[in-house]
Amino acid sequence: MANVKRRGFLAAMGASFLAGCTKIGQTEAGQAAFDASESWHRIVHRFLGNGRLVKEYDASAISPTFRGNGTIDPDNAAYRAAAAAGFADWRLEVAGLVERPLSLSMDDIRALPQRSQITRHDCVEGWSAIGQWTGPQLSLILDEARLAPEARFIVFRCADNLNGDDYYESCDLDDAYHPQTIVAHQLNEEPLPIKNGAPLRMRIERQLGYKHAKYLTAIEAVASLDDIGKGKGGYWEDRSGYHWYAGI
Ligand SMILES: Nc1nc2c(c(=O)[nH]1)N[C@H]1C(S)=C(S)[C@@H](COP(=O)(O)O)O[C@H]1N2
Ligand SMILES: [Mo]
Repeated sequence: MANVKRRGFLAAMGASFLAGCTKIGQTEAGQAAFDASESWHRIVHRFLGNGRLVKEYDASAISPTFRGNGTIDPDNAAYRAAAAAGFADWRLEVAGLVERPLSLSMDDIRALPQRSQITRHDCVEGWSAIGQWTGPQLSLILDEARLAPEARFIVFRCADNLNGDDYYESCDLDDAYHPQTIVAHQLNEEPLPIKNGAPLRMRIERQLGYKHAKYLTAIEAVASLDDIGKGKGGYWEDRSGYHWYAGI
């Protein structure tokens, strides 16, 4: 199928599927149907486009301002202190089902081979923005930490608490190893602004906006998401029944 057609088909499928879910997600029976249709979306999406790259844009397409959404300034003391110190002592922990747990400094992150990509961010609340993101591919970090064979998901821990719950997200290994999945420390060739997730945020370009965890403190490899948060794989998934697999 031609790329354009395939995207149109996916978008239409996603739209009707999203529209249906807000209604049926209210009941328990609805939730089961919802979970089943989510797996179906994932299978079809993967079947149609496994390993494909999302579109990358020219510099001329970059949005003049990249809006901040959700948490735009974490208000806890530890984050405030880190920000005041210019994030010089920020660490990214790599833990869980890995043979070699890591604690990476900002210099360690910047010393890895870098990827830069100009992509469009789509938020389910109905806005988009195009920005250039730079950082190492997550796959490089996971390879350095050596995933254990039981690892099936990667969990992203964040420094912010939004309305009483710590923000977190997760993805499967297919998205974790996708070439456009990066740990970004720059937006438009500058260190990340606080509103956009300073000093580190995920870019998981095949997924909707809420999957791109900001204020990243740790990456954890796990065999199951059941015991993480409320078990649905992410902050919004736990709270509002957003889909865990938010492929675009
Ligand atoms: N830690 C954290 N990550 C987050 C959020 C958040 O509130 N906290 N919001 C999510 C949502 S819904 C979107 S659309 C994007 C917004 O990224 P931006 O602030 O750079 O626009 O971040 C996502 N990642
Ligand atoms: Mo969003």
